[in-house]
Amino acid sequence: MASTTTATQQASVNTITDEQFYKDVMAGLTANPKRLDSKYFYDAQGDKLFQELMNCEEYYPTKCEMEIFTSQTAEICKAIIADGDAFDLIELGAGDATKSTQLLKYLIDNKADFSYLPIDISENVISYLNITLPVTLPGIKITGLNGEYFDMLKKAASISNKRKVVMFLGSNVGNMPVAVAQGFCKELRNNLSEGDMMLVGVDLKKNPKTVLAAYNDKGGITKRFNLNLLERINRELYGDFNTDHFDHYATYDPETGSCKSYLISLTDQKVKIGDETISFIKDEYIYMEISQKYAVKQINDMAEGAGFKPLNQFFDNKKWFVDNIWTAE
Ligand code: AVI
Repeated sequence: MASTTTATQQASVNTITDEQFYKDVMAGLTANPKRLDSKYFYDAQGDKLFQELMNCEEYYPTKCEMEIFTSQTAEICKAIIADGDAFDLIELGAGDATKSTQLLKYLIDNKADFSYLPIDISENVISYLNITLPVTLPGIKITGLNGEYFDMLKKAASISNKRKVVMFLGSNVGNMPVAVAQGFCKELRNNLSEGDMMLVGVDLKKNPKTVLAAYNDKGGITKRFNLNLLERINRELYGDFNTDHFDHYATYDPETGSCKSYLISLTDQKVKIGDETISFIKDEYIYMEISQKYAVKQINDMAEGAGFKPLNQFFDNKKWFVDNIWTAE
């Protein structure tokens, strides 16, 4: 039976260590070409910048998914509730849970028998949800889990054996290359049982200018969001990056649907991380993030390839974004 997590329990399930962060950063910055893992964008400062980004004019995915969740709440919840048996509603990468709050409120108001288990890599996010949701949604049963998705999914399965409905919203699936996303969906399926469900939000291919503008906003929030990872390395790993010596560059390829972000070194420079020195030559890039956009057929193929049956699709008015319900076969 799920219960509300305490701060001590919370600390014990925090699996992201400084050591792992250091290893990943050093592996990425000594590779050729250089890369950093966008999962590390989300420290407290990164969470704040992502909030800002979601509210900026050009960044449409959050607004589209919010429209789906507010205008089609009943239909989505009906599909999730299915036969009405008790279930665990698990959210991978919960963030501030603004979108899922729509669903949670509807489920509570309609007396659905469920527990909410948000999973997030950010400790900050999980403690925020553990504290605020019971206030904004009285009666909610919540167990926040801070850590990597599959570790925490296994943990969720060990806490309860109820039917699982796993939400993966916001096109987080897009932050993996297509082949990795396919493998990820298969691994999800392996962690679920027949009859369990997925609710997956996916950003669709659209006018390339619309996509590119979302990742190259005029106010420079995406740039600050990327540079924050260098600042995080300075803060946590004793780095001395000068962020004025890096610029942000985003590209979108309409053929493949891949939107990619890079940081470009503006000069020959040496950067210290602890005792190690990393050299950059002028114009060298660090590959920071992929935000993959999909066609509807590609999404259904990905579901079926992983052992899920596509059940419903909910689109926003512009058909820029789709929330998909899949059942595990
Ligand atoms: C969290 N994720 C789905 C966002 C995206 O659109 O890829 C992260 C982001 N990166 C730049 N802007 C937003």
